[in-house]
Amino acid sequence: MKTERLDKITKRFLEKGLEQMVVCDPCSVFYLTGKMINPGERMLALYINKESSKNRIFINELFTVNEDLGVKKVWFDDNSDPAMLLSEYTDKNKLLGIDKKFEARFLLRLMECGGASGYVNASECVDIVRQQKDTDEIKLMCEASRINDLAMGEIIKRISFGVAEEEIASQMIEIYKSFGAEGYSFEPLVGFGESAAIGHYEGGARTLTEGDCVLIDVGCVKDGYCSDMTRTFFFKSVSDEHRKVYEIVKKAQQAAIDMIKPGVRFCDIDKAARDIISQAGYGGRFTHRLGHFIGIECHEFGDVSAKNESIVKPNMIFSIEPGIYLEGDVGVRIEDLVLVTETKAEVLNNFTKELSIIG
Ligand SMILES: [Mn+2]
Repeated sequence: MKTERLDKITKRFLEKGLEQMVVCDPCSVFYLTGKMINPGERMLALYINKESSKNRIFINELFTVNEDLGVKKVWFDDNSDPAMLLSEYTDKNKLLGIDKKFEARFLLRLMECGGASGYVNASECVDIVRQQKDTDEIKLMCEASRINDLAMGEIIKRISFGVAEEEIASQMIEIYKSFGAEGYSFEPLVGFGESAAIGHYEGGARTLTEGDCVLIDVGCVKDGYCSDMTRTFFFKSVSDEHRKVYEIVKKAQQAAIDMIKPGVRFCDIDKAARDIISQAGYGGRFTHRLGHFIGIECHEFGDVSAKNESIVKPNMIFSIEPGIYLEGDVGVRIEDLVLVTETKAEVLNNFTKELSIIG
């Protein structure tokens, strides 16, 4: 077990009036044990008690986990009743914190078995701790972003007349693997021209004409940690209006990055970028939140949006990704990951944001 991480989580649930909780999100189990177990439909549960000698991890025998995870393993098979088994280890007369990813069928069964005196959603005890990365995680996040920079440089060499969006998207995996990454952190988003104005467009058969924008939003996973970056290029030439839109998005992104430091509210960072886009007359065309947290998962708990009034803390890593989308015409988004230091935001991506004509 990663004891420093475990201690922070235990402190959080104690503050909530809890003495025990069940963690079952495989990413949170990985965060705490260093072992990624994808249980599919089987139950995976890491039971944590304030008395650490009571901690247990419940794993189906189908999964090979030979290593010592620093917590006692309780094995079960497909003929057993894993939630009932779990109820034999919980403190029945006390509240039990529950991970939001614990499947209802297991939780309901645990309740039938009288596993606790009450059940509380305690996911935030883990999710909030995961927002602030430790030294090991920061190193891994920097490396994933370094690979993403290299991959972006490689993919744009392949943009030319006749190449379809989906061909570009499908080449990302091989590029990432050539740089030592395990795979995608999400399906690559590649949009040319008006396709780029469609939210979460994954690429189709469209090919390029001169003057099209080329939006590439991609990320990889390296040693369990994610990267995520977007760049928007122009093919062969750029119109004056598209150049103007690009420069507004770039300015909005920089304004947001410049104000990041511990103590600033996320909603104010979102507003800084949004105000610049609105004042330029494109307010209604920036249709999503400014950013999201990232780490073991590409989208983790917490975001940079008008509704998040919480404050920035050191060692948080999140994306800053404003965009302007003009339906039937163009989409521009510029996205970087930032690491919060004691005084400012350090940008993890080094790929240029100067307007670039490619092809
Ligand atoms: Mn993103």
